[in-house]
Amino acid sequence: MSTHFRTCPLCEATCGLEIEVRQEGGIRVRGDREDVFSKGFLCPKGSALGKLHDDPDRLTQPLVKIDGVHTPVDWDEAFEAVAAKLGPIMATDRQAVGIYLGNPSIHNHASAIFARALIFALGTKARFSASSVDQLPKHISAGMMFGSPTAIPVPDLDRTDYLLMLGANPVASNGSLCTAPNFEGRLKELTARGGKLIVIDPRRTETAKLATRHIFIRPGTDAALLAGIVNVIIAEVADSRLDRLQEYVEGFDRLAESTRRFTPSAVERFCGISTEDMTQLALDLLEAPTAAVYSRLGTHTAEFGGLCAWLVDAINVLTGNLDRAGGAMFPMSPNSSPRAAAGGKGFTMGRFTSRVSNFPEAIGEIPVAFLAEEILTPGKGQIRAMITMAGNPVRSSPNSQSMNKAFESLDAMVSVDIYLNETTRHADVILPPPSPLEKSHFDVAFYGFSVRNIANYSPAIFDKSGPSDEEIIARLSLIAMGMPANADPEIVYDATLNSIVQSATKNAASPSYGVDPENAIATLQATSPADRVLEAMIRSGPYGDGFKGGEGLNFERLLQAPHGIDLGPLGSRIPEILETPSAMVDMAPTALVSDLDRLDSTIRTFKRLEAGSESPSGLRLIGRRHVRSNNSWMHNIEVLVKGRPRCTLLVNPNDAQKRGLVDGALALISSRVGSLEAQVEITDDMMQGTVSLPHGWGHQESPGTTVARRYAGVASNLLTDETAIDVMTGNAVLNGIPVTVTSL
Ligand SMILES: Nc1nc2c(c(=O)[nH]1)N[C@H]1C(S)=C(S)[C@@H](COP(=O)(O)OP(=O)(O)OC[C@H]3O[C@@H](n4cnc5c(=O)[nH]c(N)nc54)[C@H](O)[C@@H]3O)O[C@H]1N2
Ligand SMILES: Nc1nc2c(c(=O)[nH]1)N[C@H]1C(S)=C(S)[C@@H](COP(=O)(O)OP(=O)(O)OC[C@H]3O[C@@H](n4cnc5c(=O)[nH]c(N)nc54)[C@H](O)[C@@H]3O)O[C@H]1N2
Ligand code: SF4
Ligand SMILES: [Mo]
Repeated sequence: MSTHFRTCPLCEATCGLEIEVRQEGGIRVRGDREDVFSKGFLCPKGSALGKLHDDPDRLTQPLVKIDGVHTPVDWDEAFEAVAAKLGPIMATDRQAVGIYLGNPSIHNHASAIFARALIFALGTKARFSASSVDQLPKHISAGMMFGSPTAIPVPDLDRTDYLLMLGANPVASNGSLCTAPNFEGRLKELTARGGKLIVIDPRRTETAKLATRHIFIRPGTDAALLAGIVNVIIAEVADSRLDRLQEYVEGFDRLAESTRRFTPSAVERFCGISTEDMTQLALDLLEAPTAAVYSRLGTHTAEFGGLCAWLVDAINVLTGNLDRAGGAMFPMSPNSSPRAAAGGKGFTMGRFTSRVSNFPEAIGEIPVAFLAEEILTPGKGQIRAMITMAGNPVRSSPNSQSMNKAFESLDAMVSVDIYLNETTRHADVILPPPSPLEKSHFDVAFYGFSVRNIANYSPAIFDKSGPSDEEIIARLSLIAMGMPANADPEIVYDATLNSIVQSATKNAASPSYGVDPENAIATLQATSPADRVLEAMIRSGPYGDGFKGGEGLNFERLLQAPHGIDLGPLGSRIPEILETPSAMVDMAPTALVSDLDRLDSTIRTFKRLEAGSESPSGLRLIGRRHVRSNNSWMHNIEVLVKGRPRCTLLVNPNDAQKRGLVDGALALISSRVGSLEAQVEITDDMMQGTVSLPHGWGHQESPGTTVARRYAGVASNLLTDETAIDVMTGNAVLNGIPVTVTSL
């Protein structure tokens, strides 16, 4: 038997795992009690990591579709097939090849680092990712306020006295844009030390049940609530609470002016939250010694996601809580580029637009809600081929049916994925990367959103049988550059490593400043291409040894710390973190301020409908997560899916009674774009007028996942509408979908 310690790659929480590999076979996973960050915590998904590794349905050999049948082939043959399929299309029009990056691609440093090379090699504007069914509004508001789309403050969970949480359920999700293993335990500690947790959610969630107070909200209306809170705070204290931030912020007057119309009494009916409650929330935020506002998925995948993302941080600024202990703070991850001084180029959107709807790009991508039309609408630049990497857009994007039709119509498709599922079944070639236990791990993305600064590297446990993630991506990149299918991937590795080291040694704030790039590369200890780039990033990062030896972080120190290295609590980062041209925090970015008119007009429409005979309060559909499920893809692991069916429609008793719905019986749910049948579960945890169905299910058409097909469930994205987007950001509206529900 051997014991290994590693970071779980499955969600953003980065828990430390203790993995026992038995000689006779079998893998046992427990929480690593010595992990500096998670201290033994793990969830059911993490403990099923061995089952994922051993899943007989997990692909270990590439598949090529021959006469409509996915057939195992060897790797060279698979890359030949990729070149044969993509080559002719790329030769005619590079814009005709699109790429979609899914969620797990960012949970692995090899794919996170090398995906950029592939995108560059493809030279296409048809770039999509799961960001636009998720956190895109936060990138945009961070870009506009702080100058960088990744400068996202996180609540200082372990030190705050007051946490106002909207649209997040970390007891199920373990947190997002807030990396905090054992989030639940940290919330319990918050209330145990006399702090307060207030949860705003249309469902009394597992997190709401831990809270000091839970307040229901009508789905999609958080922006109005937040504007109401801003309004009260400014009326109470104007800008007197900015304290040390005073000299680093601009736009206070515009913020005050533009939110003046959103008084609590003007928005209370719209939000379903009383003026008294709204006012009290604002006063409590001001009164608490330290406080943080944190909002996540339920507020971002909404009609006013951009406004929510902005106003949350505007409140953190106004209450003087941005960038101070106990407030909302900027992490400093070990693989980030150190910054010497404030100021930069700032953030721009719309550097190009989508072909069909002319929708502006953000963070280099077109929102995925536009993907189906880009594939289905004829004309120059029509997408005829797709590469999907670690994504299941046929289940995760709005209007699954049209997305499925779009993928079905492609001339060529290549998927980098570990399962043959609803999306990859359309692929001509499927290239499976190694299992999580066959590769090293370092969370290059999530230490950037972490409530403590952490570095934790895990070596691979098992040897891999096929190529690494970076080899698959490098070989695809070479094919995209028009090279032969057997071209040497070293070209891509070298280019990536060189560019990282070149810029790091030119960065005056980096400990590696002035080192000769070649000498720097000569000191690298890591062996795999992805690890070498990672090592270079860390050694030139804020805690690095700068390739000079000495005290700082290097690869050896990471290897010597199997339980991770705690780099301490979050520190203050303003002004250095600010990349706006003015080197200030913009409290009132023009585009977001203008978007308040759209909110205002929606509130007016609501009031008009409410005053008239037409009821504005039909049923609204929201989603939910469960601790045993992971978006659309961990449903093939029996221990996680067995038991009581979880893909049920939660309905409030009053709504059920009005429609004659019976607990346990089927109901028909219909929206503008589709309808499906789901089992009803009656519960007063749901706000009246709101029903909830989890996403990611509906595996009837997933050919390669035997277990998931048995626990198929229904695909909630058959109901979500691709035309419903937050027009400010392009993010899909996945919550608050108007539906009708009838008993069957
Ligand atoms: N209605 C509704 N829809 C939603 C959401 C919602 O709340 N409600 N949530 C949205 C959110 S937040 C997200 S992030 C998206 C996620 O949407 P996607 O990123 O499109 O898809 P996932 O469901 O995460 O599926 C991951 C895919 O990666 C594959 N995979 C798993 N591990 C690996 C690996 O190590 N390497 C590779 N190459 N592939 C792997 C799986 O087989 C699967 O095909 O869904 C969104 N969709
Ligand atoms: N177990 C598990 N963990 C996961 C995932 C998973 O699928 N399963 N997915 C991972 C991913 S990719 C992500 S992005 C994160 C997401 O993590 P979270 O941001 O915590 O997302 P959810 O758990 O979906 O919680 C969203 C909450 O928003 C509420 N909500 C819906 N509409 C509204 C609204 O209009 N206003 C308000 N205030 N609330 C609303 C819902 O009721 C729900 O409780 O979770 C990650 N972790
Ligand atoms: S909470 Fe997330 S990181 Fe921790 S064990 Fe579960 S899936 Fe893995
Ligand atoms: Mo997500």
